[in-house]
Amino acid sequence: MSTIIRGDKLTLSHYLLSHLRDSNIQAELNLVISDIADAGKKIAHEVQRSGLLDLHGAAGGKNIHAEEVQKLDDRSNEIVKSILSENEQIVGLASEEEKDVVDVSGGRTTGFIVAFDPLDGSSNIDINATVGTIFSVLPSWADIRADFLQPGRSQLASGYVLYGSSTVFVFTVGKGVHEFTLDPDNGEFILTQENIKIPETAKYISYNEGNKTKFRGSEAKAIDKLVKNGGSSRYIGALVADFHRTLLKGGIFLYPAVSSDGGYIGKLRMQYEVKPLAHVMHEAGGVALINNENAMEVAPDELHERVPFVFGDKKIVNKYQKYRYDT
Ligand code: P6P
Repeated sequence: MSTIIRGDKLTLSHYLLSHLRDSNIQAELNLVISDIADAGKKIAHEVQRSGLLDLHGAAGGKNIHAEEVQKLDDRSNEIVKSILSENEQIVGLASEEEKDVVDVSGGRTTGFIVAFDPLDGSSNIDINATVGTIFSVLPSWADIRADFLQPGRSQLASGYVLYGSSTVFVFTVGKGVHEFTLDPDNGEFILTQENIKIPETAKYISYNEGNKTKFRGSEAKAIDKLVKNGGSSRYIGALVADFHRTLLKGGIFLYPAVSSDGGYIGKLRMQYEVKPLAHVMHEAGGVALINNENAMEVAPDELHERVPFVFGDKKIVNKYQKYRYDT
């Protein structure tokens, strides 16, 4: 493991060695995080050239959620799988693009399992808007499939890679939230923000306004009250981008359940979108809720479960919750 330091800048590998050294986090987890960052570098390389590499448009299939798979979804999924399956500490993978868990244990019974959304926000790919990769690392002891159903608080590491105007890698191992920016000149992730805490600005309100008439009445009413209290609307349509802005600038993001066939259903995927981002938000001093419960305490019922999701700074989320139940 190279421990390169660029001037006064810390590389990811050096930071992991020093950051994890004085904690009970095994060095093996260090390697898993490094592998995920390496996958992010490879995906960033392809995202930046997607129009040149004929990686725009649909791949021709549908995922488990019956959504059209984009070519870059498939490519990103293969990149993450190929790198992580080479790591002997990893025994199982779960992906938005894989119907079932992928057993990479080679007969080993204990190790790490990693859930990931290889390319979140794919509808943004062809318009050159921000997309990202989201990951969640859990311990596994015996039954890989069952072990993916642990609650958010069981995660050992969570985070994302954001492919935007620059490529950033944000992660937590339960010891704060840290951001690394990819230096295109040398291919290293360099520490750019340490111990990020979400500012309590209550500034941005972020949700798909096209769905508002399908929310429960109390949610629509609470949103109206937040808007009346000021605050700008921002919605990028890629969860990782809306999350990263909320993390750095404050505000609230809402994807409530929407009415469908007589019931209410969530859209965002618990395993590889909601759980990991709730972990990062929790570590940054924010709030993340699934059906009014602390998202860190909720366990998935099944591998590809979809849930309603609200997160943001404490100030505005508490206001939203109060407005929902004001009579
Ligand atoms: P809508 C992208 O497909 C995604 O899963 C998230 O990245 C994003 O937050 C959400 O869906 C956008 O959904 O219904 O507003 O297009």
